[in-house]
Order: sequence, then structure tokens, then C-alpha cells
Amino acid sequence: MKLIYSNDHRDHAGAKEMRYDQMIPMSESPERMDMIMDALATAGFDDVITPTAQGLEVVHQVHDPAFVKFLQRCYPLWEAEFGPDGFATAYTFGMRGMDQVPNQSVHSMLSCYTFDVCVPFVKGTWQAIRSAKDVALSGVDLMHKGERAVFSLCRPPGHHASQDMAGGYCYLNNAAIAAQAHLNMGAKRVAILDIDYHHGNGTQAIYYDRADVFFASLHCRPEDEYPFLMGYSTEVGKDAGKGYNLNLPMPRGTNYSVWGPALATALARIHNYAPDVLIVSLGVDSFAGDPVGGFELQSPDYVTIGRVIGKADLPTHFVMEGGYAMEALGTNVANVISGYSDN
Ligand code: SP5
Ligand code: ZN
Repeated sequence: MKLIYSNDHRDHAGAKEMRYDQMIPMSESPERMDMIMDALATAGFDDVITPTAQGLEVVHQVHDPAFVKFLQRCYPLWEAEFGPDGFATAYTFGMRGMDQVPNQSVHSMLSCYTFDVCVPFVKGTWQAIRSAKDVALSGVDLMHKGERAVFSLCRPPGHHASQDMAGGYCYLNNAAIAAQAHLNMGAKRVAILDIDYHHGNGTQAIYYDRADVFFASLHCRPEDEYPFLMGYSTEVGKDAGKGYNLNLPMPRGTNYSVWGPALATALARIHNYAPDVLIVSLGVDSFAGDPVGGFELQSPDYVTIGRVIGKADLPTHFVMEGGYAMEALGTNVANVISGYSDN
């Protein structure tokens, strides 16, 4: 399987994140990609393609252009006010009864275009965001040229980002952008299977009223986990999209004996949908040792996951999302890709 990867994410680093009442180093670090690339190489996956630079046309089909402009301008505006070496983050959020239209202040933009305290902006953030979307789009190009399966090693991840809001380490929604690009290239139906530990609230929001993209998510239930306000099984889509959204929330502490059947349920629904392309939002923060997650999946389970996804026998585009247990991250990701490739 071809891997699409660029080092342009590297300078998106150095910020801190809030963990309840503490500031801690960001779990979402450049070293994550090193762990994954090393383990993939060890497992024999060394066909690495550098992405080609792409424009913003497809991005603007998925995201509000004003939001995209904000992602570009946020750090420079922040630096003009506070000087270098810090990171931009919101202080207030546009909540019920408050204006949601930003003024010229970067703080109002952060208030309107971010929804949590886990999306810091440093000097290298925009370059990383832009590159991650190129990594996703170059994967689409490779599949269009005949690759049956590819792996876009996106960083930062994307599935929490909606049309006009960044959050949860995510800025642009790489998987959603890839889905739109597959449609542009002639696919009639695209399925997105999101197996990250967290609910893919951004991807769900983007495709909630559309039937041309089916979204299925396995995640920790909103009663127990971030983003706390979405991911219920009652969210089934609306208007033309009704019936094309599937949430499979599970309690904290879930292991493969419950998670595996949920995967089978999602894949059965995807089979009935008969997509032209399957996008896998690949997060491995469902691992038992993950410092951000709270599920109990074990490293060998990821081989099984890859195998089971491969049995769906669909053109498959893996897009990297979360996973923060540094010691096992590489192995877990490589296990999915190896399991898939065994078919
Ligand atoms: C892409 C992705 O995986 N984003 C995750 C963002 C989660 N940020 C909030 C984490 C909530 C804190 N939960 C701590 C659980 C400690 N075991
Ligand atoms: Zn996650």
C-alpha cells in the first residue's frame, strides 16, 4: 500500500493544552508521525509518496472560506499583538445568545471559529494544516489513477473540524475533504468509517444533510467522553441525509468483545449503502494504554480490525486521525495496515 506523507507538519509544535485543571504538553505531537512511519517501514510498508501541492477549491466545497482565511491569518494576527513564541487560543466562545460574527480582533475570530481549548495556533500551524489536506487529496489522486488502497498520513488530524469550527486538535477536516474530492472525481457514493475513540462530530456535521456520503462512527459515548455534546445513536441525519448517519456509542472501558461487533454493524450498513469508495478515519486512541482515550483495545486487535475492513472488499482510503500512546502507536497503526493487506 502506498503511503502519502510530508514533513511539513513538523513546526506545528510546542503549544500546551488544557487537561481539566492543568496545562500539559500537547498529546498531538510531531513525534507521533515518526512512531507511525518507523513501524510501517518495519512492517514492510516503505512506498512513501510526497504529496503534491493542491489549491483550496475542494476545501472551499467543504469549509466556509471565511473560516479557512481565519486558519491562515490567526497566528500572524496573534503574533502582532503578543510577539513571537506563544500560541493563539480562544478566551471566550460564541455561545447561546451571543454574537457569532467575528470583528477585526483575533480574539473574536477564535471565539467564533474554534469550539474548545485544544486547537492552538503556532507559527507552523497553517503550513501543517495545508499540508495535511494535500496529503489527503494526493491520496485521492493516487486512487483515481488506479490504486486500490492508500494511506494518507495526515497531521494534524481532522475529524472534529466542521464547516466553520476547529476543535480537538483538528483544523481542516482531511477525511471530509477527501470524500468531496472522491465525489468530484466521479464517485457516486462515499462511505466514511470513523474508528477514532472520539466521535467524529465535524465529519458528521459536514455530511449530516447529504445522502452522497454515509458517515458511521464508533466512539466513546457522550455521557463519558469528549466532545460530550454529540455522538448519540439518535443522530441519524436530516433532510436528504436522513438515514445516512450512524453513531455507535460505547461506554468507557469497552474492549474488543463489544467493539468488534459494533464494527461488524457499521460494515453491514456500509455494505448495504454500496459505496464506490470507503474512507477510514483511522484513530487508534481506542488502545488500552492511550493517555487521551478510555477504551481497552489491545495491539493484536488492530490486526483483526484491518482484516475485517479488508473483507469489505472496497477501494479504501485510510486517513490518519488520533492515537497518542507513543510506545504502541506505531505498532497499532501498522497492525491495521498489515491486517488489511493480508486479505
Ligand atoms: C483527533 C482526536 O483524537 N482529538 C481528541 C481531542 C480530545 N481532547 C480532549 C480530551 C479530553 C480529556 N480526556 C481525558 C481522559 C483521561 N484518561
Ligand atoms: Zn480521538
